Amino acid sequence: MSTSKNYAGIPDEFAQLETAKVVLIPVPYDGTSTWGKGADKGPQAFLDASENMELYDIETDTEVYEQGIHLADAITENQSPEAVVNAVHKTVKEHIKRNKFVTLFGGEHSISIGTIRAFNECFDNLTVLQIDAHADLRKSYEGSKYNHACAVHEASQTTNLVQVGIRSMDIIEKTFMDEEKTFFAHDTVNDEFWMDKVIEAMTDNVLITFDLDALDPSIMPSTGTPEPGGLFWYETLEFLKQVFEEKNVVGFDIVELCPNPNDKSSDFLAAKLYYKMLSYKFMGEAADVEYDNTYDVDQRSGNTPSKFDDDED
Ligand SMILES: [Mn+2]
Repeated sequence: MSTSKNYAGIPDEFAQLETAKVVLIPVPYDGTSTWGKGADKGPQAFLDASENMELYDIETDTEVYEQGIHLADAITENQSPEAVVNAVHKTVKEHIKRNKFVTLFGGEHSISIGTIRAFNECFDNLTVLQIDAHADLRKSYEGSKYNHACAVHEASQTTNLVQVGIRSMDIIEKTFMDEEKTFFAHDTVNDEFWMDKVIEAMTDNVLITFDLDALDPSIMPSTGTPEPGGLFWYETLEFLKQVFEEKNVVGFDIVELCPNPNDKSSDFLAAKLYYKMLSYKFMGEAADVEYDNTYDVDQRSGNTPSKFDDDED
């Protein structure tokens, strides 16, 4: 993966680590997945699709890239799953301490163990909002507690874990499941108030871990373990927008894109989903003045930028 390339082909002035509000960390890792392989190809497919996406978001009437999005070096640690989790933990924490809004694109879901650990060490009373088809609560799987089937076991012990979209699990996982904070797909499909109920189960600081297999396979076929009965596009966006509006979302990761060269629609969905989440995060904030070249020109000429004036004559 090239390190000189900017996210979505945005201009250099919006891609610098120093000034960008957002950091994007690719984690092309697929060491423990059990069925469909290829999540290590996810970040590149996501980045390729992002370059072909419009950067104006109609719904929020914003161009969120102007907040600055820095594409960090990919975490390419390819040793044990534990080493990958440790590398993710260390890198995420460094960027949180720089006051960045930290986002990651996987890779398989085990990387989120590192993401969650870093955020939990930096934010009080953290809620982990897991959007996923699978409970991922096993304490260990195939001899490792860093398997993707164990992605939120640690979170279940150390954070306020809220699970949405769940429709596949082993009976043993019930041991670690808080059913008050688990929103099964077969229940939410018939409950018009499910979004409000999920919001009520959360504390103020929220980290979102979004496993793309939460989405219905008809709109997201390119994932390692597709499950029928998932979320659709507009209900997902409506829910996410509500979370970003009502809670302090401190960061997020998106995982388990397993690209299929013959079907780019999933890659494109992932690209749009990432950009939508950023658009919701920053919809109330204007971009920094220093990014706006037209502003400097107008300052130099002594004129108030007329394009921002209401016509009061
Ligand atoms: Mn999953």
